[in-house]
Amino acid sequence: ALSHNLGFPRIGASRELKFSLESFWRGDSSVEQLEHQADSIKLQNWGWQQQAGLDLIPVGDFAYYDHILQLCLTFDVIPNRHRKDASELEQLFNLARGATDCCGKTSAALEMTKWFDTNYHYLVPELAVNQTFNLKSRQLINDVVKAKVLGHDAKPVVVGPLTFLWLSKCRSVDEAASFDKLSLLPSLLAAYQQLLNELSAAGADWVQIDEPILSLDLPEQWVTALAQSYAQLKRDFNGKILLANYFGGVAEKLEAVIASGVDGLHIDAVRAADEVIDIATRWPEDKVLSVGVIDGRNVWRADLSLELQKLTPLHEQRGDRLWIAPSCSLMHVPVDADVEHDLDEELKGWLAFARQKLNEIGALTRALNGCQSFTDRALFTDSDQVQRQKAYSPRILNLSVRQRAFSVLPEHCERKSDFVTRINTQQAHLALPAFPTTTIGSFPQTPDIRKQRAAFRAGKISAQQYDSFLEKEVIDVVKRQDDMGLDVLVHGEPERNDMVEFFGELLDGIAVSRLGWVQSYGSRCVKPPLIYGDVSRPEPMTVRWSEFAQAQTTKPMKGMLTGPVTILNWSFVRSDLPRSDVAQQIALTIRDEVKDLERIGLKVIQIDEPALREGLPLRTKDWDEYLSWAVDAFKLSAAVVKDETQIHTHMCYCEFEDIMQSIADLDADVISIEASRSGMELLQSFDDFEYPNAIGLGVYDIHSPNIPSTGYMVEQLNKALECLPLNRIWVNPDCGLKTRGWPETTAALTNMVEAAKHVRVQHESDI
Ligand code: THG
Ligand code: ZN
Repeated sequence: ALSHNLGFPRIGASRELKFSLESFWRGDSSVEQLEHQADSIKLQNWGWQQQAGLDLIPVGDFAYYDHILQLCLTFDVIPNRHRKDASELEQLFNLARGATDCCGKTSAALEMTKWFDTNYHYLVPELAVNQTFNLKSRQLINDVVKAKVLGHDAKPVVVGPLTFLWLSKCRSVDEAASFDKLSLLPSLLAAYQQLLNELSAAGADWVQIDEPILSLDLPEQWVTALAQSYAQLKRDFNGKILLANYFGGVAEKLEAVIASGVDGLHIDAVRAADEVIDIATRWPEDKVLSVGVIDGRNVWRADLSLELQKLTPLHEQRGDRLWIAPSCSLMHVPVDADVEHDLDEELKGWLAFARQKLNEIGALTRALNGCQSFTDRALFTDSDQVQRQKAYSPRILNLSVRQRAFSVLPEHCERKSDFVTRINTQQAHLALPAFPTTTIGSFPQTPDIRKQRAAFRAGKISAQQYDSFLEKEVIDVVKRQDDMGLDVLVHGEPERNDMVEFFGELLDGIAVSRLGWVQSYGSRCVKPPLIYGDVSRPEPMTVRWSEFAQAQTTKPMKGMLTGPVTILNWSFVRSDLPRSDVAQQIALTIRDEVKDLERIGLKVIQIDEPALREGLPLRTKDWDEYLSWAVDAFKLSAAVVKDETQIHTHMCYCEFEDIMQSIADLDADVISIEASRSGMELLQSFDDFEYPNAIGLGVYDIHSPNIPSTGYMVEQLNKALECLPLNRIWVNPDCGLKTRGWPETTAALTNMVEAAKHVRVQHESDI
């Protein structure tokens, strides 16, 4: 058998690329310094993969910002607004981040969206109806040459033509409806053909072409086009093509893949483990089958003996035409678990980040080939021991959590009364004006707040000093909101870092790594918590600051929690328990927190679920099951309160149309949504659906530094009034204000409160 990898994290073990990019963007360093940093990350990654003994090393997985953007540059897919006289790198960053020219004219960035069901975001290529494709950027070819010079067995990796088209959008909104993306395929294939031949000339034997859309519900036309496209590419290409699918199964499209004539197929043996035998039987024996057995989407050490046992018959069948790989690119996991010095040895022993996964792939392959080294044997022994240890670990199994889960009944997920009864009771208690104003929860995380937190974490200031700093911050933020005239206030969350990491640190059964960063988009990273065991809440998590904040004002203070589905979807989750069970465990901890917040006198509690929609499975056949347990988890966390306590939730960047029923099923008293960027279009789906509960309208886009005028927001509210009843509308920004500064925040919120007052007067007679 041969070992290979599909891709390695490009952000660097200590996020070197992030810091280098941001320094370059600030103008603090040169292009040469940035390129030097990029080269040293590539060299480092190739070196690590070689040390692990991989037979083929991926090249082309590096990107300065995003690999789909890189592909746009490779084929010269550049919208006209960015076709200026600029260097390749300048153009790349302009496309990624938008640009302002010397006359102040701005060119918008490409849109960004989620990469399949990962937490990575790619930039959406914009295609003209008569789009042409030319081989332009030579970065991939140059990288292959570099790797070859260093003696690596380089295997170029590139996202394939069908996936590229599928992920693209039509440049012109007017033409989008009649635009047939597949009509561009012939000219795109010609460009791929040229790329393939140049890669061959640069010395690559194999090229890995990724077509993860094979994991989706794909129209028949696209499946046929895929088969024909690869057959065509193969005709004029002397090298070999490994077609890579991941994130799901391909069994039902296998005939088309066979017809394509590609030389090898990579399958995701983690997500689609049940297909492996079937595919191994049907996939021609003289072709390469790459089996992705090491989980590229999660961080747990593999059960090597079990994998070896499963792979042995495949190896006997195929010999060196069996390739061992991770299920997908390793870019979705952090780089190195060995540097996690703050985790205890036991937990650390359960983890495999990207570097550890390379060793697993190498060791498995050598075991199959009967040439295990001493360290390989040790890795197998360790792996066996970890599996035994985990099976009996009291850190994983918490009986009281299990018992409580068993005793959850359907009625625990239901509020005591229906919405109309509740809202009347709540209104009697809250006595809010029409069009009540609030915010989504976070206020600016100023450099001072970040500095104090870092100082506290580093032990440079005491817990008391940090605490009194936070008290001052909360007092200040409450006063500012009071002065601006907001109706429902928040404490501002100065004590929190990331909305998921914060709860991950406080819950038992969840660990937080020190350097376990994963690229989210461009230079931005997240550090997903590690849910390793049964989840419980050792003590209240948010009561301290909510209680303190409520004491500073007579206005209602809103408690701020992250919902169970979002905590789950933005974490690495144990794989020995169904996700639905983990969601329920987290829901119970949030439920206890909600109860505590109500007990200390909060009348409004917000449970954010921005990742609820994101968690939708790739195949629509799996949607109902997911939505059913996800909605239940939210309801279980919320439904503990009395009628008079008002539950809010918040979702951003959400296309609601196809999940409206589930949104309504959440039965939140108020849901705040992004409405401004879509010009209140989103409301149409709430109107069509006759959404029954109240809606918080995001009346301005917090992602833009522009200060929205009162007039603009009045207009937005009046548009909303065309389709929503007046007594169910709240007024708020469209997301949290963590990333903004104070001057713009104060100005925008002052105008927003003014807009609400204006609309109250306009509609006085109907109130
Ligand atoms: N938290 C978590 N996951 C997320 C988001 C989040 N996934 C989806 C979406 N939001 C991704 N968006 C972002 C936006 C900003 C940043 C990361 C992801 C970010 N990160 C800091 C950085 O890279 O410098 C690091 C984190 C920090 O300093 O707190 O800015 O909101 N879990
Ligand atoms: Zn938001």
